[in-house]
Amino acid sequence: MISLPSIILLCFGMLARAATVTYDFNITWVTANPDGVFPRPVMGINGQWPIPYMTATVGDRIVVNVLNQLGNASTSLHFHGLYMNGTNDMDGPVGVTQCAIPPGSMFTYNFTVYQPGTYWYHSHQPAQYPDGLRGPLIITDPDSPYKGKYDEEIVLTISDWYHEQFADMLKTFVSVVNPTGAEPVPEAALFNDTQNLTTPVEPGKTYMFRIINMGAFAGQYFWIEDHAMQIVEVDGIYTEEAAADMIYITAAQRCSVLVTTKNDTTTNFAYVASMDEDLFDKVPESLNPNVTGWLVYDSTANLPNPPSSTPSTPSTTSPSSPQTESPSSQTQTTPFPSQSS
Ligand SMILES: [Cu+2]
Repeated sequence: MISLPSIILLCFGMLARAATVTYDFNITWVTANPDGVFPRPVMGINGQWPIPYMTATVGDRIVVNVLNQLGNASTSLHFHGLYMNGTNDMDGPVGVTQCAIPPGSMFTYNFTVYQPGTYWYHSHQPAQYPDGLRGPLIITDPDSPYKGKYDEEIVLTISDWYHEQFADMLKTFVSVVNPTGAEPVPEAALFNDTQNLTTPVEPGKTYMFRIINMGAFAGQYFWIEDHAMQIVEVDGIYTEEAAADMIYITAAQRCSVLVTTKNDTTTNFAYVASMDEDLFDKVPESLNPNVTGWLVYDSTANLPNPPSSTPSTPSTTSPSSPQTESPSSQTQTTPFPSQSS
């Protein structure tokens, strides 16, 4: 039985390490070209896109001072996956728990995080986050059951990407000309809001990939060529270790996996996300459903294209194996600066 003094000590320990993490976010339009096809307006923060990662430790208070300088759109922020017990008014859905933040106005979010794990934050003004106002929110845990079982963390976002702005797409999506409600089909897939991402790794180390699907619509198959994954967290909940060669991650889901690198550093390995085309009413012939990145063991070695077939072992988390028998092996030909994660 836990004695009262030890409960008080425990609480004091939590308080002692709790901090206040403050973010000042000035939301404006910026221009970006994540798939290398053409630049378009995206919603950035403090003049930047992709928008910043938010991080805090369990027990911390998060304060986000939002200034909406979009000029032509109201907005809000939602912190996806947090229960917001007792701070419902900080949850973000416009018209549900708060009024929209009109252009030129400020709003302060202020809440304490009690849940460790992988989350994300995004606009909760209708149909707005696919225009770019979406990013990782990582709550670290000094008492993680997987503490000591990995050397480094890597945050990897996966998303679909649209060339048209969502406010414009909404006019046909929700209208009489679309009686079946067919969702707009994305034009591309992205890793960390770019393509051809390179992730430097060292041999013989274990990395925890915090994978977030922050896309609008597309579920994604994800795998790393010739590397096994051990699932340890799903949607902010620790799991028992579960082996997977591939995972299926739907829009808004998160999954953390441990990956141990090889001891041999001569070859680099592709990792791939492949959009689930079964969700699309029409699959345009020009669509490349895949986005490729690389575990880079040797920055002077080449970046091999993934083979033209998916791994034969289906996901442990997917109810079905992918219908896409042959993800295209074509890579992005438009030059695009690669970015390390
Ligand atoms: Cu959400």
